[in-house]
Amino acid sequence: MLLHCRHHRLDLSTPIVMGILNVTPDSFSDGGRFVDVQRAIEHGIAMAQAGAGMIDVGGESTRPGAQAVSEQEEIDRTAPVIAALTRQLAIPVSIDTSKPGVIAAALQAGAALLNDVRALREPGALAAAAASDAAVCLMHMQGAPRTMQQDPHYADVVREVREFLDERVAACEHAGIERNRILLDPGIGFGKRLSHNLQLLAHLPALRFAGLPLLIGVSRKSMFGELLQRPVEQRLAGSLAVATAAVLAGASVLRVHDIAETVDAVKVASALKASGYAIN
Ligand code: 7PM
Repeated sequence: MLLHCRHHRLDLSTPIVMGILNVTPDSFSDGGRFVDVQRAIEHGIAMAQAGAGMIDVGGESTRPGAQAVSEQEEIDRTAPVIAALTRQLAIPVSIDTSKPGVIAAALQAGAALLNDVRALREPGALAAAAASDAAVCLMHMQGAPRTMQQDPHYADVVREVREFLDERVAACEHAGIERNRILLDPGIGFGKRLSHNLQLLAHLPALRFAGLPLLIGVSRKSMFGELLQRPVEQRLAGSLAVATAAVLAGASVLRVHDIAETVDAVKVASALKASGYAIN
């Protein structure tokens, strides 16, 4: 399985770790984003050295609880980081955004993957992706970030996520995005209760239709707060348990904060899988 991300051919026959890089304003610095940008670049380089196979750069505008950020602010935060990492690293750099203007600026800066929690449904986003040769990650979300956790409801969460992703793959193919450029993501925590997240993680093989690779993002998420009663800084062990299970179930990309630890877990899980790991 080779994912085409511009000039990169990403071998996903063994799973890779995607490092989360949030470019957020430093609450201690008094204006000017130079410090935030420099710090983000250093963190991206450190994650690559720790074994990340991809870096996902986000300007934090679409996250639940995050303050709204203008498109220009999102570009000003993320584009210099994408440009610096693309120049300095051999691995693909991705942009976490839904906005076509940010997509265009990120592509200009060298982004090789477009990671969109709205699965390219914003007006202009699908066209911007199709006009590039970047890969795309299509994620399922029920509702919108600010309200999605208020009362998530599904008759059959696995079937509904599969049907949504199937429709978005069809839309991408219709727009000219080849299947070898597409990653799929069930969107853990995006309009889902703990039971929905567990159902999806327990049925990942059902989401691997047509051989498209799966990306899973669970790192430090609130499902561990609920399962373990632990604050965000104590969720590494829970996150590694799910990373291991996801690899055994066939996931190809793990989107995480803790690179070195997840790389080790993925290596062990991949070795077990390659040795014929089976339930029973
Ligand atoms: C607040 C709430 C802050 C949620 C950050 C988040 C995913 C993603 C995010 C994911 C893909 C986080 C999330 N999660 N992109 N972006 N898949 N493809 O925990 O699961 O990082 S933001």
